[in-house]
Amino acid sequence: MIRIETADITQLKVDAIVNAANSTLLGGGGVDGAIHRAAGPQLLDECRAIGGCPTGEARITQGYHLPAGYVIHTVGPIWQGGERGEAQLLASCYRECLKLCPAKAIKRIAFPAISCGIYGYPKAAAVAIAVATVASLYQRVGVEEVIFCCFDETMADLYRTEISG
Ligand code: AR6
Repeated sequence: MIRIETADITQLKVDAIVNAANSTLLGGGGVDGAIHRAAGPQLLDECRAIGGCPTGEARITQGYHLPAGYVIHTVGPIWQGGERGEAQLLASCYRECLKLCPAKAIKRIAFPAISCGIYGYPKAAAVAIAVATVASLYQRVGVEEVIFCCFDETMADLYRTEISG
């Protein structure tokens, strides 16, 4: 099942939440900052030991003080006009996150709108990629429920339009 929720992703009690990180994995603003604040300093320690993550890939850590058991950190593309492989990289983020799920028996996962904030990806285009990539893969990796977690109703409406259309 795919669901759309308007919520603070740090509050969700799911098996894993996804972090829209940067390639250092050392924290930042937006959802990344919120996740690190809510998880506590042990998250930064584990991220530091990982040593970074290239754009389009994903790394998994524990959730520490979060209600979610795990955090899957992925690095979305910075929008540079659309001809620098941004769409392929964004699809790769969703795929690589889902591919980490079977090893940890993750059945419920929540994604933020990767690259749609500070990284400037056009929102409707990003939502189309998110929905198509997730819908084609999640059941094959044993995931039962995917939540697209939106910070505001405008973003949630984009997902609703994409899924119903
Ligand atoms: N819960 C759910 N969604 C949120 C939350 C939250 N607590 N906070 C923000 N959003 P962004 P990016 C939404 O900028 O574009 C960081 O500095 C937000 O409204 O967090 O991938 C990293 O370290 C937007 O729709 O991520 C990187 O440097 C979406 O989450 C850079 O930002 C993503 O916005 C990554 O930029």
